Amino acid sequence: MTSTGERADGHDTAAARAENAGGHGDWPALHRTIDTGRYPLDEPGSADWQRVVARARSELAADGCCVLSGFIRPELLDTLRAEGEALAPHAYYTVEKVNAYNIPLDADLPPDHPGNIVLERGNAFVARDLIPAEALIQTLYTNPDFQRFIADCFGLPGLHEFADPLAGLCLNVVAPGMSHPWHFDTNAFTVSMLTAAPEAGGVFEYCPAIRTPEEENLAAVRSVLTGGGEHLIRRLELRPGDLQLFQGRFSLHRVSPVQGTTQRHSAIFAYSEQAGVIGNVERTRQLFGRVLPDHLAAAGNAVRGDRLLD
Ligand SMILES: O=C(O)CCC(=O)C(=O)O
Ligand SMILES: [Fe+2]
Repeated sequence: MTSTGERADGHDTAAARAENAGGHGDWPALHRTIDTGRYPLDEPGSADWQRVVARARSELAADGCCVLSGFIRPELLDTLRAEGEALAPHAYYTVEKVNAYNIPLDADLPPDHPGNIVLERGNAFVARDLIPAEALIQTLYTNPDFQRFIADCFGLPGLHEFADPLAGLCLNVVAPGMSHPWHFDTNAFTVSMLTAAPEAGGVFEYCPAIRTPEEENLAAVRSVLTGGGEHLIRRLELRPGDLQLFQGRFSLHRVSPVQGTTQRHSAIFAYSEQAGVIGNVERTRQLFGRVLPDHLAAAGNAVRGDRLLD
């Protein structure tokens, strides 16, 4: 198989291999959806697979971000957009006052701490339980071959879907005039995909490794939050169907204000190294406007890997 060409052997070989291997994802569906000529998710461990994974790893090591452009086949892009457009009205629309650390605004911080800078979070999430099982983004999220590929790109032996019935997979909706302001993620890594581009604005901006597990680097964070730090900021030219791998726990990032008349939609695929991850009750209510019994049952069991601000 070449790195860019279409496969001649196509579905039959893949389907047969899936049957032999047992327990793999749905190969024909994967072939129809993903450009397997460029991204050989159907050939784990092959030379082409290794090459794509090596590139992803080196880009992640360099700046915590990697874009696999044209991941979804062009003929599926209309479906990807249309499915997102049907979901968007079901997002939880609210404008929330937040800070970049997603910690309480009344936290007792020194006066010049960037956590005192109040931002407006105007994006809205469609929760996983509202996304149909047959939607492209849901079939990708749950596909074991997709998961194996993602894990390998991040250098992990494996990964888990969130146990959280709302936050594991979301459609992030940023309407005209709104933004998803500067923040750090709680997750160590995130996978996302633009499904609908805005007419203008709505650019993904990030500051690679602006903090580390040992050092918050508050002065640099403050300068970005107050409109400076231009030399720290990188911008992505994302197109619908590009797959983005991102380590957002250490890289401050945002979606800049959307301009024009069209919403920006992106799918957020959330995985974790540990099984059983579920959001806390208060945060879940802020993001989705509701909580489920699973959130209440899990309250108090959070496991953390570091001591950074949230
Ligand atoms: O929608 C995006 O492209 C970014 C989303 C994001 O940063 C997040 O959900 O934490
Ligand atoms: Fe984020």
